[in-house]
Amino acid sequence: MTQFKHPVTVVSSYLVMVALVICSFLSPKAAAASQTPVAINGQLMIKGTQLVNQYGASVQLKGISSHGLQWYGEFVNKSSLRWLRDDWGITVFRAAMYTADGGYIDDPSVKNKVKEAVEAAKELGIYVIIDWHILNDGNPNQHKDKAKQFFKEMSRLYGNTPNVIYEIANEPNGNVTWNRDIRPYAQEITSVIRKNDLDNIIIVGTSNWSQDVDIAAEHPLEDDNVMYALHFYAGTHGQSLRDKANHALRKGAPLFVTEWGTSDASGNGGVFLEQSREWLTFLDNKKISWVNWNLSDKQESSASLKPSTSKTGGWSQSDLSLTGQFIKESIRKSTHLNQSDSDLKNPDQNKETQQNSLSVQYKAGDQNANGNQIRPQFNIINNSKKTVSLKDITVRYWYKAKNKTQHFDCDYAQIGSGNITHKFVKLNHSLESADSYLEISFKNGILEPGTSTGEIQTRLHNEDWSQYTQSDDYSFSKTNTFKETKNITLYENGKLVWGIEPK
Ligand code: IDC
Repeated sequence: MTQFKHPVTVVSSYLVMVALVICSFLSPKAAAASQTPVAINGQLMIKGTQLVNQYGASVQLKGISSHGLQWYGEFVNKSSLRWLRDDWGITVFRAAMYTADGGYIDDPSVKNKVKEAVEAAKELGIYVIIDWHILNDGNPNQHKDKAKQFFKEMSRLYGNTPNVIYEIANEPNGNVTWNRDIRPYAQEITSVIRKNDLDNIIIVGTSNWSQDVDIAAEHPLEDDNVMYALHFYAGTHGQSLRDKANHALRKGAPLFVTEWGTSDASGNGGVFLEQSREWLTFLDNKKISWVNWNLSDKQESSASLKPSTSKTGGWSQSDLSLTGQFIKESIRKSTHLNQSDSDLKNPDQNKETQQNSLSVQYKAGDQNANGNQIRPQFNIINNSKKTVSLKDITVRYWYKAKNKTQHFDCDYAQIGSGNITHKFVKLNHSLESADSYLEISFKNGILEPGTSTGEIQTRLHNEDWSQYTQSDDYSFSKTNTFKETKNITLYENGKLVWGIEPK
């Protein structure tokens, strides 16, 4: 095999390259500018206990909650949410609409803030939780009729909007039990929502201020896309609550931490950063999505902003409280930003000849077989139980280059396009369906068990921009959603581990 001339200028300085790679991992701006969290992940759903995206790959959302909208609604607007997306890297925002304490029951107009938050989230491509924030009114049945009306309206408005997640009872508490009070309430509200919205996620609070997820797990709801709220405050709750969470997960209950604080349960005290780290490690390990309490400038340790800061974003480091700095950092440093991971529990993947190890999903960026560009998109999945180093991996896309000099671009990669390298290789003996292949490799990074690279969008063209005829190219197909294909081959340390080479 002879190698083609390498047409793309390689960034010569190693340092520049390292910087680019790091940037593409860390800079939420870069991610936001290219593709939003919702553009990438689309319709969410549940698989097993895991929240997954439109391709069935697991997602872990991270973000922040408003304070009570009736008090601190001013901090909720498109400009502040844009800042949170681009500077903090949030993928989800929670609009906490208190029902009591001057909230919706007293003043239904606070609903307009919820709508504003949803509209902003739609435009910004982030997920948004509509939170029916019961608290002092600890029995959700107390305002059940109002809740039904409210969620009927919300689901009518947003039933076709993949951004929306419904949280139908923040924290049931007091003399309420799951079986007698909360579960029947949740069944009624869920059936109201499902009349207008077949698939968006519904999150149900659990008894004891959304801590009794283990009890809910014993009698789960029947809806396929329901999750259970787990709330904690780092200064108050620790291992025994994590034990309850583990119990619930073992029982098969999907969990979403729609609220947690760095403070104690009063919203003040601390801050308890060590304990917060312990919790976040736990959540990362389980890929549980989380939302921190709270976005406000209230004089309390759980608030992210110092008093009298801007209400529209643009916050400098010194505008952020200790909590704010910690939360921003925790979200930003997360390599889970917009990242989608393959679901460990997908039983359908490469059962037969190739053992559950690595696989390739493919999508045609352009479904036309004739054109002057080829746009293959890849997603590499690690279904094995071991961590795979991306440096050891290569992927081959087989096609006909007809002796023309080839050019390559990586338009976007969730793991950073600076991390992608390539070469073109011409086959010694042309086949009917391929005379060459594009080989993709990686500079660094790892794929943990059950994770994937996320999308890698590439583009090829002939140096003279002449047309390709791809209809019988070995690796080409017109598929417009990510699907596994054996016509794209994958190698680990040079050994074929996925796919079938053309003959
Ligand atoms: C707290 C606010 C605080 C407010 C209080 C009562 O931080 O400023 O005075 O509510 O409205 C929850 C609740 C959440 C609480 C938070 C901290 O969902 O509304 O916010 N908390 O006490 N559950 C556990 C803790």
